[in-house]
This record gives sequence, C-alpha cells and structure tokens, in this order.
Amino acid sequence: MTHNPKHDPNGRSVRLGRRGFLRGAGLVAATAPLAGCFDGLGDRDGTIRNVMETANSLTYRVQRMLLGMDDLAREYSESEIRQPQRPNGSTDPRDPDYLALVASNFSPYRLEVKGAVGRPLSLSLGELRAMPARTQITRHDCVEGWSCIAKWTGVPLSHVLDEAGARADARFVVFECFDTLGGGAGAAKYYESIDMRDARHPQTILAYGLNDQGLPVSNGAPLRVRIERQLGYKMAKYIRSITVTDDLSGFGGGAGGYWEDRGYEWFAGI
Ligand SMILES: Nc1nc2c(c(=O)[nH]1)N[C@H]1C(S)=C(S)[C@@H](COP(=O)(O)O)O[C@H]1N2
Ligand SMILES: [Mo]
Repeated sequence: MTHNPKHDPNGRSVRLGRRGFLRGAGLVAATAPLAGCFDGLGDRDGTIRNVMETANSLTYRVQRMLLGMDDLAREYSESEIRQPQRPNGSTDPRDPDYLALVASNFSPYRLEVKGAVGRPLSLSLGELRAMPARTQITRHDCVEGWSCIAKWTGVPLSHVLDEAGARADARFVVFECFDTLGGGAGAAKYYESIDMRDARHPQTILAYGLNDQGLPVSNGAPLRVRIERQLGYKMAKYIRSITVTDDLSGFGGGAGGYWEDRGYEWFAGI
C-alpha cells in the first residue's frame, strides 16, 4: 500500500488527535476502550482539526504544550490485542543489502549510531538485546485511517543515545532505512527523523520484538522504532543507522522524512 497525499485526511497536517487532546485535558478515562485493528478513524478529530491553525510549527508548539515532555501514550492489556499488526508501506524490501541480511538471518546486521555523538557505535542484534528492554502494548495509528494494538519489545532509544554519548543539545535523531519505496523516478530510501524530546521519551524504543515473537520482515525486521505519540509513518522500519544532528537538510529531500519530502507534515502528533 502506498500513501496518496490527496487521500490524506485534510486536517492531518494540523491534527490534534482525540487521544492527545483528551490526555492533555486530563480526560483519558472518558475515551471509549479501543481494541484490535479497525478502520474509520478518519473523522475522529474533525472538530478539533478544523479550528486548529494550519502552520505546522504552531501545531508542534501547541501539541508540545498539551502533551508535556514525558506524558505516556496509553498502554493496553494483553486481551486488547485482537489481530496481528497490519503490515504497511514496505513489507518485503528487495534492496540487495537487505536481502543479503535476510539470507543470513540478520547475523551480520549492525546498527550504526553516528553524527553528534562522542562514541560512534556499531551494534549487533545480540548487543541490542543485551541492553535494558522495555515492553509496551500500544496503539499504532496510520494516517490512512486504521489502527492496531500490538505488543512491542525493544531497547529505549535514550539508552542507545547515552551509550553513544549523544550531544545533549543536539536537535534531531534521523533514522535511515534499508528499503526503497516508490517506483521509477520517485523511488527513494525510506528515512525519518524526530526531535530529541521524542527520541528521549520513555516509550520510544528500538523494537526487535512484536507480540512475544521476533519482529517479522513485514513489520520492519530486524529493528524498527516505536514513537508512540505520533502517526505510523514516523516509525521507521528496517533501520540501518541512527544519526544525531542539528540539520535535516542532508537527508533525502531535506524535509525530514520520506513522506515529509512528499508533502506530509514533519510533526505527526496524535
Ligand atoms: N522503512 C520503512 N518504515 C516505515 C514504512 C515504510 O514503508 N518503510 N511505512 C510507515 C508507515 S506509513 C506505517 S503505517 C508503519 C507501518 O508499520 P507496520 O508495517 O508494522 O504496521 O511503518 C512506517 N515505517
Ligand atoms: Mo502509515
């Protein structure tokens, strides 16, 4: 499946999702329990988005104000996992370097951590799995209007950033991926970026496990990021490197992500 910006809910650029809004207002308990994967979320915040400003920078500031630094996204119980996590975007990368990793069961895989760090790292999956782990059952919201609840296990990104000695005042973390998305002249490597606040958020993990199993190829093996307060397209799968930087202009088309280069907003808070 691919995203067509024309089909993007027209308020996505300014969306202040119901969850985020109610959480900000302290009304989480009033939201209906949601379970499994389901469609039809397109209108869920129609009222709110219509009254919000359109400038992404303003949205960003407003959401940051409402959400706070460390507010947690809602976590669910085991019984609320009803279906497998629905694979979307790239689900079976054909890039030769990725296929080579699949062929050797990811044993040669190394996560590169570089940029504004005191100690650049090259981490094997064994090293990542030996780090402190966090498991969380959370809801994934795709901009296309579907959601899934799934259980993710991985190492907090903040731990990896600490190990690498990431510069404390650096602004962004960029994820570069193995997969190429799109065809013909539009084909490009997937990448994403987040600010340091989301990078250091306690629920931001580099996940290698899904629903108590290893992460499947369709969901981003061997490593994908979870950023629980933003939409699905921010959560890079098939991560090959992490770069700490103040400047997004050197990556992809310069807008901070594959979909951002094609018109999506950089801050996709929900
Ligand atoms: N590398 C990479 N990451 C990606 C994508 C992709 O195509 N390539 N798609 C994004 C989108 S739009 C969504 S909704 C989620 C889908 O994650 P899932 O396949 O685990 O459901 O991954 C995101 N991360
Ligand atoms: Mo998505």
